[in-house]
This record gives sequence, structure tokens and C-alpha cells, in this order.
Amino acid sequence: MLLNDMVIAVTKAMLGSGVKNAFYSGNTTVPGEAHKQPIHPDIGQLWPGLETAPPPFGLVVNVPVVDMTPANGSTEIWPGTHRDTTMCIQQGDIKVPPEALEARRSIAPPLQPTVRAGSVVIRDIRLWHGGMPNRTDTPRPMIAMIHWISWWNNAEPLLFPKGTEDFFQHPDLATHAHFVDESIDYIHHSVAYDFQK
Ligand SMILES: O=C(O)CCC(=O)C(=O)O
Repeated sequence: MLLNDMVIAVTKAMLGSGVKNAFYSGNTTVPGEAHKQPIHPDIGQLWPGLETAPPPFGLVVNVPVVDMTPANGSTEIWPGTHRDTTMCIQQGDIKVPPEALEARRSIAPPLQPTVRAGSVVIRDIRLWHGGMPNRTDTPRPMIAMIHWISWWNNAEPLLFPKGTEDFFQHPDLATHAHFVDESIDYIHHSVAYDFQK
């Protein structure tokens, strides 16, 4: 999955040569009516006050490892919002204001796609989205990667064990990684953005 040729063909076509993966993590929505994320882009536009959105610089690659449906908390996505210029990186807060959501809803309402296990959802990192409640009694795990344009230098390197360098060799995708001797804590390295009641 880290080096899927079909995914890389798409992200390279959109981001150009030198595309690199610098994120390998996951989101698991646990059962519970109450948990929901505020709608947010992972990163807003890179400049404030844009009249037109520039081309993509980062693409999130999600792979649910169980069938993902509205019932078990399929991520809500807001089509077309990667080209909306309301949200920008300089604001700090990535929560989309309610009035912007309502204005957008009348143009293109959100949806929760049904995605089969092992399928891939590729979304512009600027797209408004949010984790939704899981109304089943089974967790919904999903792998997440981020493919960046070549000049993006703002990402922490991934950590992998020394000796696995060759695995990551690919003609089109670089992996932004450090290869280390010490054991790596893959479980506690990040927290979900603002899951709340
Ligand atoms: O788990 C999900 O459905 C979405 C989580 C997410 O995209 C996020 O934390 O930004």
C-alpha cells in the first residue's frame, strides 16, 4: 500500500515528478454515537485572500481496511472545497466557520461515500472533511498517507527500521524517511484532530 503503482500514477499526474510520501498513519473511528470532528481542511490555502485556488500541493491517500459506509463513520467530504479560498494556513484554526459551511452546502452539499475495504480515496489536502460517528459496534480503521509535491519541505520524516531502505525504492515515489536502529513507537505518535461530542 505504501508503494501502490496505481495510486502513485494518480498522485504523480497531479503533483508532478518528485512526488514524496511523508505520512503513514491511520484513523480509527470507534463505536459511539457521540464522536464527530469539526469540518476542516487538513491544511488551508497557502496564501490568504486568494481569488482563485492554485493547483494541488498535497494529496491525502486513505485506504479503509474494512468496508466504510455512513453507518460506521465514513469520512464526510465536501466536494469542490479544495478550490474554496475561505480557509488559509495563516488563520491557524482549521475549523470551517458555520456560515461558510452553510454557504457551501447550497452549492454542493457534503456526502459520506461508501468505500469497499482496500479501495483508495485520494483527496486534496485542502478539501473540507470530518470524521463522523460510528453507529455500529465495530471499529472502522483506515490507513492514511500524504503525497506531497517535490518542493514541500515542511513534513517530519517517517521512521522505519534500518535495513528496510531497499523496500522503499520506487522510480516515481520518494519516501521521506529516517532509518533508525532503535525501536519505533508506531502507536502513540499522533492524536486525532479534535474528536468531540
Ligand atoms: O477518520 C476519519 O474518518 C477522518 C479523520 C480525518 O480525516 C482527520 O483526522 O483529519
